[in-house]
This record gives sequence, structure tokens and C-alpha cells, in this order.
Amino acid sequence: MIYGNYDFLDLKYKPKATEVVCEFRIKPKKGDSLIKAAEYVTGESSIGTWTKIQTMNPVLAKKLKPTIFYANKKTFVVKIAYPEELFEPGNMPGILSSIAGNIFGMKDIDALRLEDIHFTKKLVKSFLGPQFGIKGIRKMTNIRRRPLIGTIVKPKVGLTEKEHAKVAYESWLGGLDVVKDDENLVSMSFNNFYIRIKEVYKKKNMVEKQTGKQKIYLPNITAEVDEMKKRANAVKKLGGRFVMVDILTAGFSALQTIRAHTEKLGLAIHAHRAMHGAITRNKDHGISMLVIAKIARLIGVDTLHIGTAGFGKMEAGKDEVLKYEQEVEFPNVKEDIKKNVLGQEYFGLKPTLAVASGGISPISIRGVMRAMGDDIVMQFGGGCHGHPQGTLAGAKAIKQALDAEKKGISIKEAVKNNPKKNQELALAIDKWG
Ligand code: CAP
Ligand code: MG
Repeated sequence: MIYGNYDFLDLKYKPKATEVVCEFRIKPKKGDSLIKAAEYVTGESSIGTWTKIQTMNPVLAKKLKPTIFYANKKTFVVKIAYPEELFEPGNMPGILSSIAGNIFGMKDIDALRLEDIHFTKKLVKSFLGPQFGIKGIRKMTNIRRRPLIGTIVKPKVGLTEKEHAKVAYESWLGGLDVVKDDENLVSMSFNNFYIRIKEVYKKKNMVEKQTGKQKIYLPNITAEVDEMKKRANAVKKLGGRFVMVDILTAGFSALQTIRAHTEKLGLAIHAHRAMHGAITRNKDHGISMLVIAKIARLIGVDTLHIGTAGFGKMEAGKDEVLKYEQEVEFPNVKEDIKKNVLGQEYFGLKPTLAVASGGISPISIRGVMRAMGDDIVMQFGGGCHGHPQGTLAGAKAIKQALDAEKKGISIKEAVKNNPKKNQELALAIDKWG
């Protein structure tokens, strides 16, 4: 079958190490074969178009023609190898305009989901990757093994700068390591970004002196990219170590600019994934969170929200999240990369720390840790500030639940063994247990 000029099919083909391998699930139009639909996708995402063109030539095609090397009629999974010359190194928008562009809107297919991308070494190396990674964050916070625990100041928006700083102070005092702004808190009439960070860092310095513990603040710098650079500079000036970016609403181009800027400032990036649901939720059409996670790690975020393995309020249950932790090898790809998207070896990229957040409380800690391990940040918004006795007690309850889990006892046993020391946890169990 020809799409435009060329036949892309060779089911005996073995992809080269210099080819980008994309895994799609394609729903053909009624009456069309999977292969025919795959040809449409392959052509439109590379050198082809809907009809034969006179301007094409065999030399060009030989050099740039992708190959469909795998097609499973039962799962509708298709794998396509694209010569890396089709992509500009260091240009994520450009890469996605090809393998995640027009093809999603083609009338010639019914549905399409980009399940995974295997980038080549040259393309991976053309991005900065995480500046700190898991080891760097652990060094920064002096938290060696256990998960980091944090909160999101709630209400999402509405507090003044001082009120916001007070909630942050109580969260840190109660034992949490991390306080972040919510994804929709940027610079509001009632809560100016520059005043907020001044107030919060003042409290952070105070609580670090009181507790002797390193604390982290994740100020949300999401804005137009030049303004984001200014906000990152302001964070640096106040001694901040991290910035938070809503990477999908900001866009990958802006994220690349901020990543280059934070390289100069020595700031880590916390990646919130607000809006991801618009493209990841539909399991028949869109882009998997696996792909978003890999893109985010390549560009270079240090921490990334990937869900709570089904223990929270957002969809994307255990399997989808756990897939990030599993080793999945690409058949026929030479390096046989153990593809643990966030954590393991990927052409020398530092690992990104997974963030479990969204609808979790001290009761969820055991489940989340058993599903996702210790190399995570667990973040509790309502699960901290919704505690009957308020933020300070909520933070204490989270710490008490983590301590119990680290001792290998249940939270109920912890309360029974030492009711006084775990009184805040007991109230959390009454409310959410
Ligand atoms: C969590 C949160 C986070 C979600 C995002 C919220 O608050 O602050 O943005 O975790 O979801 O606004 O919902 P709660 P995800 O703890 O009160 O739910 O991490 O899946 O991207
Ligand atoms: Mg939020």
C-alpha cells in the first residue's frame, strides 16, 4: 500500500540505533486494514502526504523514509522506526510536530494514541536532562532514603501572601520537607508572586533555624517565558533552590528555555502536569503519560507528578503509573535500553524524582509507598490542611504515618502502641480511615 509515494512496510526490519522508534495504537477507519492506517500515520508524520507528488525523489526517500517494522492486528499496536535525520536535535516542539502532530487529526484513521517514544542517543544528548536528579535532591535536603513528604498550600488560590507563608510555616514546622504553590496560583491581585516568595522564604529560614532541617519551597513561576526567567531570578536572589513549572500549560519550548536558565542559576525544576488529562486520559486517542514523562526528563525536570498508583483522586491507576517503574525493553533496538522512564539508565540522563500527589492523606502512605517505592515525593493538599486540627496537626499526622511505615507497622498499630505520640494520626484515621 502506498501513502503518497512510498511503501513503508517491512515487518522483517530491525531498527537501527540511529532511529527513533515510536509505538502507536491505531484504530483504522471502518473497512481499512491496520497496515493501511499505519501507512497513513507513517507518511503524514514524516515525508509523505495524501497523494503522489512530483517533487519527491528516490534518493531523499531512501534517506528519510521511516519503516513500519511491527504491527499487531489484535492489540492494534504499530511500531515505526524514523531515521533521526527527520528531527532537529534539541528541538522538542519540532520533534513533536512530526510524530505527535497532524496524525492525530487525520480523517483517514479513527483514533490514534502515541504510547511510547524511544529516542536515539544523539537526540537524548541534545537535551540538558535533569540538573540534580534524585541524588542531587537527596543531597540538597539531606534526606537519604525515605520518601520526601510535602504539601500544597490550600485553598489553591485566595490567601494573601502572609497567610500563604503562615500555612507554609506550619507545614514545615509539623515535619513536612516540601511546600509547593498550587498549579493555578501564579501572581494574583490578592497574592503577588514577588511578595509571596519574600514572605515564604522568610518563614523557611525561620523554620530551618528552629528545626535544624533543610526545607524546600516550590514557588510556581508559570507565566510567559521572559517573566518566568525574571521570577526564577527572584527565587535565586532569595536563596531558593527550586522553581515549579506547569510544564504543559507553559509548553515544552518555554520549559527548554527555563531549563537552560536554571542551569545558569543552579535551580532545580519541579514539574506539575496540569492539563495532561486532556491528552493522556483517553486510552484510545492522545498521548500516554509515559511519553510526557520521558519528554519532561529529557528536557530536564528534577521532579514530576505521575499520579498516585490509584490511591488518590486522579485517574491513571496502578498499571499506568507503575509502568514508569517497570523495565520495558524495546525489541530489536540495539541498546536494549531498560526503559524505566523516570528512574533508570537512559543514555546517561539523571533520574527524575516521581511525585505522588492528588487526593492522598496519611492513610494512603502505605499503599503509595508499596506501589511506588521510596524514591518519591508524596504531596498532601487536602490530606494535610483538611486535618480536624488544621495544618500543623495535619503535617504531624503525615510524618507519624510515614514513621510507622518506615518501622514496618500499620498506622493503627502505631496509634495503639503510642497514642500520645500519634494523637494527630489518630484523628486523621478517624476522619479518612
Ligand atoms: C493535589 C493538587 C495537585 C494534584 C495534581 C490538586 O491536591 O494540588 O495539583 O496532585 O494531580 O490541586 O489537586 P490534593 P497530579 O492533595 O488536595 O488533592 O499530581 O495527578 O498531576
Ligand atoms: Mg494542585
